[in-house]
Amino acid sequence: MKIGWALGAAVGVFLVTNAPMNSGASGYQGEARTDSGAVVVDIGDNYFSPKTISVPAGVKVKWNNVGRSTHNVTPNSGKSFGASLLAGESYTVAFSTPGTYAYYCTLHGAPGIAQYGTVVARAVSEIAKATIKTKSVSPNRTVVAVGEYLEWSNKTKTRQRVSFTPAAQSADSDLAVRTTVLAAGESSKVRFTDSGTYKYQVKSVGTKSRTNTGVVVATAID
Ligand SMILES: [Cu+2]
Repeated sequence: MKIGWALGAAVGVFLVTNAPMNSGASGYQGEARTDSGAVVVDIGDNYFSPKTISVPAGVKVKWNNVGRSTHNVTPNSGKSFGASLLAGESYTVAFSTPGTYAYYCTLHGAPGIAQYGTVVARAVSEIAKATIKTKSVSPNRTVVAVGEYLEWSNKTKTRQRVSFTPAAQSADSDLAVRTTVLAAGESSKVRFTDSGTYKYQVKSVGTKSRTNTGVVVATAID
């Protein structure tokens, strides 16, 4: 497959080709999707994981309560979605209208506090975006249609290295090491031309800061 970095400042474009991933028809490695084609968010005691996800509008999101406690998915505002889930239960909903859907568990959180999460549903033509912060990359899970871009913006005060590494890929991938460095304030985007699960790391250059991680799932979407 090919991954090409397209730097906002036109610094350069890098291309790499690797052997096809043996990802099968679903191509999700069981990680970001279920067999039924929904993006999965785990509900634990007491958190949502991933905390932030970005999906093309219309893609289903499925919450699985993998914890021992009862939890709920409650919108910060309105009642367009939501459910209360016993341990082992799940809840699926499609966000067909583009927007940012913030939610929380009323038992263990509040809007933006403790057990909370966000679903970003993008219009189909919109470039998926992720923000690099000192302590996170957000959203840390992004689903793109094959052929779409994900654009990272470096909102920190230091240079940040974004790397796709073979070790971070699924076991059957031999994707070559892919790296780009973003200056403070710079943006860069990558186009995903093949379906697959792409894990990446973001690390500040030259400092002992933490390593943040993210995942991109590229999938054929009708
Ligand atoms: Cu809860």
